[in-house]
Amino acid sequence: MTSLKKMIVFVTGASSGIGRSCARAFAREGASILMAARRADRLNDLAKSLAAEYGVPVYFFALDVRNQVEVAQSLTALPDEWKPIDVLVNNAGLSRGLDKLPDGLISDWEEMIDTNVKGLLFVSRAVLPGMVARGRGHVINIGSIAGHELYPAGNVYCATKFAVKALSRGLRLDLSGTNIRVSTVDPGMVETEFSEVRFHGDAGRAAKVYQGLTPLSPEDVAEAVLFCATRPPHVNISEVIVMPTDQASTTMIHRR
Ligand code: NDP
Ligand code: 8X3
Repeated sequence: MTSLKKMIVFVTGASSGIGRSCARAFAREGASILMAARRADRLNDLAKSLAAEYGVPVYFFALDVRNQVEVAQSLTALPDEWKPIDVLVNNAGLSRGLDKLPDGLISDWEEMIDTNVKGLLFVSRAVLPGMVARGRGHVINIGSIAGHELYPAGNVYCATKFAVKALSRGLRLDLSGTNIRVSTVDPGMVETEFSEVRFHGDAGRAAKVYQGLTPLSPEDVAEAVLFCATRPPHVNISEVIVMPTDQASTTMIHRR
């Protein structure tokens, strides 16, 4: 097993949902938690709670992963003790809209591509050279079942998650021989703020997504991420698909 004690784990999108649960799960295992998201007030609250509950070092900063200059500068400006990142959890991401492609909003497409694909690339590009130089590290991307299967009106969101799968596989090829591991954890339906964000704040429509079934919790996904990170150094968990028992595919969902 790989111990996470004193390892530096960087979680993007830690202000909510899966990212927040990952930060908590890694803190529980004794890791030092580095976190980023746009809502710094939430990160501040989480940082206090993690430090109090688990007694681990925590450092956070406000970041919009879509802004390449901001990403590069924030990581360069980290205090020296936070620079040697051991585990990067590329979690920041979102869906916007659920429209058939001919009706799609261009601004929704741009936000998804800029966050889920370009944001993940910008953060990885800033963190990876240090991992390569140190000869150790682990990148864990949060993909989705939407990167394996299409569903009607999923078009651009699914395309971004297919891209995450391609980038995870490509990165494994490019890092061969460096000792750095690359995993992707690809969940089905998880009850977070995801659907509310997708439906531009329509909480009623978002709640209906999870009606009548037992979705995954963000903690369920964090446990899968933790599993990847705690394997012995010679074991690379490449891809994990984790689904609610009530969800057989993106379109086949058992509702009671
Ligand atoms: P949430 O909406 O609860 O959390 C999304 C997180 O991403 C927030 O912390 C948000 O922080 C952050 N984020 C979004 N845009 C940016 C940005 N531009 N810069 C920095 N941070 C950003 O959703 P989930 O926890 O469900 O989503 C997390 C990941 O899991 C996403 O990649 C999503 O695609 C994936 N996923 C979700 C599933 C689900 O059913 N919920 C299933 C499969 C995958 P802030 O707004 O403060 O910036
Ligand atoms: C989120 C899961 O099926 O809503 O990635 O696209 S799904």
